[in-house]
Formats: sequence, structure tokens, C-alpha cells
Amino acid sequence: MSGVVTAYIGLGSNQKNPVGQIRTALQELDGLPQSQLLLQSSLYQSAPMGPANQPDYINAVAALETRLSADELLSALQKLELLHQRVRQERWGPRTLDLDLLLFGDQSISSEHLVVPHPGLGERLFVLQPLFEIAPALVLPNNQAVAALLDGCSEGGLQRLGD
Ligand code: A4P
Ligand code: MG
Repeated sequence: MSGVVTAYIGLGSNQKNPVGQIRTALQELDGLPQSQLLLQSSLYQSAPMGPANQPDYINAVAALETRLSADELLSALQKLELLHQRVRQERWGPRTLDLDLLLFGDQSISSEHLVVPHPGLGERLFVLQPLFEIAPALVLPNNQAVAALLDGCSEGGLQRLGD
């Protein structure tokens, strides 16, 4: 069995009631086996990256303390996505729930089905801002500081939602 690791997970949704999707998903993360939700960021709203003809996204980042392996955690995240996609079948909307494994302790992983740190992490304001909110001093395995990445991020606007 592996030791305890702090993993950071990016949550995103732009289906109808995305705020509800994200709030539910945060509770579900806390309910994962051998895992405990340590911190959750505020919720943030932004225009879609990619095709513009879809609703705005709601994003957040969570810190999860876990004894699962990275592969086990990825499988668990994919099961949660499926759980939410079942709800989506009844409605329209491009994306009910996207869960990205952003960081897994200080590990760098590059396998066929898992790349950590998540490749989009450094460029996406909707990931960097909530990550910085809960882990302002965090440094990536390649020694890049999240604060520096955020400073250098040129991506467009992000709105923090009130509680
Ligand atoms: N995979 C590899 N590494 C990872 C990792 N670190 N975490 C593999 C999660 N998955 C990882 O993922 C496809 C495959 O990536 C998985 O089978 C896994 O083995 P997916 O989530 O099913 O695919 P996707 O979500 O359709 O693609 P992708 O590239 O994850 O989409 P993105 O990049 O997440 O983009 N705009 C705003 N404002 N906010 C958003 O959150 N999200 C997207 C989706 C587009 N525009 C957005 C947002
Ligand atoms: Mg994804």
C-alpha cells in the first residue's frame, strides 16, 4: 500500500445547474475510499475555452488527501464522471462533469492513460486561480511555482462566485 499523498483535482461543469454538479462532486470526492477532502476552492465562472457556442463553465479545485494510488484515483474520478453523465442523458449540455487529476503529490507520471501534472495546468486561468487560492505556495514537480504560472497566465477573465 502506498503512503498518504495530497492530490489536487480540477472540477469543471457547464451543464444545466453546473454549480450543483460541482458541489455534489466535492462531497463525492470526500466520500472516496481511503480519502479525505482537505480543501476546496471557491467556485469560478468563465467563458468556454474552445468552441464558444456552449454555456459558461463553473470550475473549482480540491485538495484530497488519499491513500489510493494515482491509477486508483483516476479510476475513481472516472466513475464519478460516469455517475454524473447518467444525469446528463436526460438533458442537453456539452459537459456535466469533468474531473482532472492535476497533481499527485510531487510525482511526475506519464503513462498511456495518465499524465501528471495535467498538461493543461500551466495555461488555464480557470485551473491556476482556484489552485492558487487553496495552495498559494505550491510548487510543481518541475520546480515551477503556481504563483509564477498564474502571474504569467494571459488567458481571459474569470469571475469568482460568492458563497
Ligand atoms: N488523462 C490523462 N491524464 C489525465 C489526468 N491527469 N487527469 C486521460 C484526467 N484524465 C487524464 O479525458 C480523456 C482521457 O485523458 C482520460 O481517459 C484519461 O485517461 P476526458 O476528461 O474524458 O476527456 P475530455 O475532458 O473530453 O478532454 P480533456 O482534454 O480533458 O478536456 P479538457 O482539457 O478538460 O477541456 N472551458 C472552461 N472555461 N472551463 C473548463 O473547465 N473544460 C474543457 C474541457 C473545455 N473548455 C473549458 C473547460
Ligand atoms: Mg478531462
